[in-house]
Amino acid sequence: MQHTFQVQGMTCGHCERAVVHAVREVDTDAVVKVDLPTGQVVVESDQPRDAIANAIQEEGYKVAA
Ligand SMILES: [Cu+2]
Repeated sequence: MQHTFQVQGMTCGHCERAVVHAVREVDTDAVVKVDLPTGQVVVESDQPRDAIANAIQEEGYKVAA
């Protein structure tokens, strides 16, 4: 299943890696694509959307509803 998130607060490669890492803690096999300029994060995962969004938010980045 593909989930698309609008994530606020990512500014650099470190942020990108932090978000990818957070998603992989929910699903080690997740395919994560981050577009820094737009804040769009596309996740290919069978885990529920809310679990992935929560993991990103716990890392300190806001996920738009
Ligand atoms: Cu950063």
